[in-house]
Amino acid sequence: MKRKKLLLTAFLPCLLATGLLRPACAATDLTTPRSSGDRSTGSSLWLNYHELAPSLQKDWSGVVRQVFSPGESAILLNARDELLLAIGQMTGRQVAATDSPAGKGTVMLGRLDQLVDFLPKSAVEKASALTEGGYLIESITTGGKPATAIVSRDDAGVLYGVFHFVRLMQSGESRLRLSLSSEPAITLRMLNHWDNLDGSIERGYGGRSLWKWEELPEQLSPRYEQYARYCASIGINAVAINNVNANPKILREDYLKKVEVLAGIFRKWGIQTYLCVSFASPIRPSGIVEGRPRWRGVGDLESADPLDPEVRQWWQTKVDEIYTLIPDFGGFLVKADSEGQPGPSSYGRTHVDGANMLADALASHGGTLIWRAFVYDNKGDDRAKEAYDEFKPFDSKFLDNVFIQVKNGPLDFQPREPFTPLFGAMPQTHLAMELQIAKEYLGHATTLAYLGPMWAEILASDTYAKGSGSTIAKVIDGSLYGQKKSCIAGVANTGDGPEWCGSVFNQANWYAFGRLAWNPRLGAEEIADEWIRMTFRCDAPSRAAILKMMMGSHEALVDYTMPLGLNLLCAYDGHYEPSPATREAFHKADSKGLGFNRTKRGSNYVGQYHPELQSIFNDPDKTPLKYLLWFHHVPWDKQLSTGRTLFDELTFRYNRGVKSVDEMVQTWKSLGGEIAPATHASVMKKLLEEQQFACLWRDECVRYFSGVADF
Ligand code: GCW
Repeated sequence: MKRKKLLLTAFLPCLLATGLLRPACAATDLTTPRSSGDRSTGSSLWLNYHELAPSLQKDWSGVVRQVFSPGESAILLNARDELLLAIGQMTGRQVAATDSPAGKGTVMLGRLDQLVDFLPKSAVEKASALTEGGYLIESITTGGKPATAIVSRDDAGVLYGVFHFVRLMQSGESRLRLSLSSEPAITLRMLNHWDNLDGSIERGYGGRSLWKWEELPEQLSPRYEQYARYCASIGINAVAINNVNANPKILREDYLKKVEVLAGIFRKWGIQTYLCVSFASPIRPSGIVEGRPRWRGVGDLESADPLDPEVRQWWQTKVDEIYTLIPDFGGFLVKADSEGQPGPSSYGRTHVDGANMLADALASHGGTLIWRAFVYDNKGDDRAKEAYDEFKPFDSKFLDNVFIQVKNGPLDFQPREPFTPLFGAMPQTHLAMELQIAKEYLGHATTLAYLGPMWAEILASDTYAKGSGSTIAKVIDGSLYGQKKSCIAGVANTGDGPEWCGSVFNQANWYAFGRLAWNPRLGAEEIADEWIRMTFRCDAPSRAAILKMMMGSHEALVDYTMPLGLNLLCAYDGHYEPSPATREAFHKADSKGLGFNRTKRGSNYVGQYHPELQSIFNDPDKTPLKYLLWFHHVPWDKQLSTGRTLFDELTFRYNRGVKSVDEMVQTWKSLGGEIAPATHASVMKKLLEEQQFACLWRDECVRYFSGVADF
């Protein structure tokens, strides 16, 4: 008998005994939770202002007796109202806004120029040094009375400071003498919505689009304001509201009037609006009669050639029109020459020609052009190499108001990929990082997968671009190359469903994205802990149990879908179920082994990294196991550092992933009395679905690879 068969036979009884290997997963009972103190329904997201425990209520009540907020801008009024709302709900006492900071326990908030007369010299000095969006929260004495100052140099910073203060209250903070400051590490912290004008969302799992185009500009959904408030609470300051696969209609006058209204709402929360535009927009709606390409736009031209003066003028006029309606318009986000989208290559022009033409039109208004590097034509030997090959030669060629937006991994938002080698390879270009909050390849809204650990892992990865310690975080925040502008974008997971993101736990990913965008060095665990405290009202052991679930949830998903650096094993349609049989081009399984040889003896994708990483990734014995099959074609019977053969390690990890989901189900079950019944039930339903999903992946992949392997 062949060795593999022997191994499976030996493994089988123990897997069956532990319930790890089942043809189909047994359903777990859905228990009815006992009554609980938690009232969260998921609809307030993390801005769930639970009443504080009595002792905390008493402490905080002394600190927040009144609010002094001299500013009158829309952002500052929102900041003031938020604080009043939070204090009222958490302390159970309505407090008033006053027009003097004289009383004891005043919280004063405003810009430095508004509060300077009330602040001690030390606070003025600290506040004067803040960068844009930064804030200071300081316990001070003013007029002989204890007070708290929340101060910034700009309105949005005050708003962020208020949300931080509120978070301290929500988190059960009991140190009431405060002295802290915070500044965003990244200047442009952005959500990208892949929302279509027909209300559908590409890769959206949280409902239909938040933007009700047919109702705009007359009718306003309350969600617009709520959405902006959630974004502001985590420091997001820009949103691109429509799909990168852009419908040119977005630039029509009637649509721009709708966008104007949304932008007006977002502005009050410190958020700039961006639009995704089709490169073919200048072409007339009927398309071009003769010749190629046959794109359709909303203009009156025959061409979209970026070097054609008429085309350039068309864009300039359109940009001017937009800025008349939306004076603080952010700019454009463009997917060009990618997956069938129009682009400059149709005219023999380059990404530089295309991006700079649009950037030029935006520059006179201070606008920004974000150009995506997600390009591949599947013609070469390795799709992972394409973005680098196409963009690296253009380093230093883009105008100063251009960002090149690069996905974190070179393939496509896989559960785990090494970082795209462009990071650290274009020192004279502003690179933005694109993450996906929506879980296109991670089980959509079904799975609990908390993405904080995945993103933190990416951000902490070392590019070695300027020696050891040249992390992705430093590339993205501009500090590695001394760049003043920086950008990170997350593909949004929002929708109009009751829980906004398809489930309560998916809200944590929106939250984590914002927090990491603010500070890419925050720990995933710290962020999860904050989110749990803000979202649920439960005791410390329950919080610890939820934290453990969250922190293990991504690794569990990697294990039960694509362990050891496998990727893109999903079905083409929907990217949800496993389909290893159709993905040979990515996993390269054959009778002898598994994995994609991307070393210098293979596609030499490894050659795109800096030498320090090349020496690791070219050697299967040095490559971390989590990336093994990404870089190497490994014999099935090769013994790995774990002591197991590749085949055994693979099945071990698939089973471990399923087991972790089983444990999450048990943990959540045990929290029945702690979590609000409706929330508990809806999460339990999802976890049971994830159990099935995990088994499906494990069973299908193990079955398929067992069939291919022959050793
Ligand atoms: O991940 C892939 C998705 C497409 C998406 C594309 C992109 C918006 O499957 O749906 O299109 O990436 O990022 O452009």
